[in-house]
Formats: sequence, structure tokens, C-alpha cells
Amino acid sequence: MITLYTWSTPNGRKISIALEEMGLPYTVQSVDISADEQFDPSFLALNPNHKIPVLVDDDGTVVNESGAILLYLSEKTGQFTPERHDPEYWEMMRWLMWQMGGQGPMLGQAHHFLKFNPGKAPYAEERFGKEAQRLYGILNAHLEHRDFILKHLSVCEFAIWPWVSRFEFQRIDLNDFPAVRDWYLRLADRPGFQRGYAVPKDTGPIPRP
Ligand SMILES: N[C@@H](CCC(=O)N[C@@H](CS)C(=O)NCC(=O)O)C(=O)O
Repeated sequence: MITLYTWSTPNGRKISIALEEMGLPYTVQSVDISADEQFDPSFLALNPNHKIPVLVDDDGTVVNESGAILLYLSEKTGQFTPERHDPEYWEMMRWLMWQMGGQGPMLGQAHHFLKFNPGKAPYAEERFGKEAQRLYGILNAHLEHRDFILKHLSVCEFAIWPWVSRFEFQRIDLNDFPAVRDWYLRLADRPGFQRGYAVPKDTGPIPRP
């Protein structure tokens, strides 16, 4: 059976939501990063980069990096990515890379400066606050006439949605981005997203604007 090493963070929830929506059985190994468990030698042997999530498949395959794990699971199940010949395949890849290289890292910095260290670095607060607004604007414009990022639910939702669920940390008013808000709330109503959000432990209800 698949083992997911994870914690209650956006990158961890990407994978538990994907596993729930794919209907794959898995066991959860909690790695408390607030207690530095990601530095345990047993975890470092799986990911020397000491970050969750990590997935270990039953044939021993180890995958880290959440974008790579999403693609691995999609290929394994044939779900939630367009076929390779479909023009949407590269649209999927573009949004996944946008998330991995932009939305995740930039919003992570916004959490660091705006939520956890306010007042210490005004320049960083301004820079990452503005970048958060810009990223939400890009996503909002894309979602204005669509129900999903691609034509259907895909790995793009699994990657992007958990970071939007931290909108309060980013000082984002979701009502300023109505297309993102509506997309976010529709997905928040899905049982798979709700179950995945509560892995590895229940931290309370999904935040709502
Ligand atoms: N690019 C990595 C980022 C993973 C990541 O930043 N994980 C954080 C939690 S969301 C972590 O494990 N941090 C612990 C550390 O940096 O020591 C991915 O997408 O998997």
C-alpha cells in the first residue's frame, strides 16, 4: 500500500486530496515539521531535502516534490491529467509549473513575513503581499469563465487549492477575487477535498471567506 509522509500544510494536503479524489488506499505517516521530525535520519533517507510530502509506493518507489508526486499518481491511475496527445496536456503542465515555481513559493514567503513575522521586514511584507495580490489576479482572470483550471477537475486543482485555503495568512480578501472564491468554495464542498484537508490530523473546518 502507498505510504504518505505528510503534515498539515498546503504541500502535504495536495497529495492527501489527490489520493482521496483518486480513491487510492494509503496509510499516513505524520512528520511533525514544527518538532523538526523532517530531520530524523529515517526521513532524510527518503528525502535528503527534508521536506514533506514524500510518497512511498508498495513496490518501493519513493517520490518527493509535490508536483512530481501528483504526476506520478496521475500516471499510475490514469486520472486527473489530460492524455498526452490532448492540447490540454501542456495547459496542465503550465499551471502545475506556475504553482510549483510561483504560487507556492511566493505565498510561502507571504506566510513567513505577513503571518508569522509581521513588522520585522516591511520591504518583504510589501513585496510578497503585492505578489500574492498579483497571483490571485492571474488565477481570477483565468477562472472567470471556467468551472475548473482545465476543462475538468485535474491535478491543477489539487496543487493550487490548498495554497488558496491559506488566504487569511496571505491577507487576501477572497471577495476581491470572486472567480477564485467561487471555485475555491465549490471544491471545499467536495468530500474528497474535505477528507484530504484533514490529513494527517483534523485542524478544524476548511476556512471560508
Ligand atoms: N517544493 C517542495 C516544497 C515542500 C515544502 O516546502 N514542504 C514544507 C512544508 S509545506 C516542509 O516540509 N518544510 C520543512 C523544512 O523546510 O524543513 C514540494 O512541493 O514538495
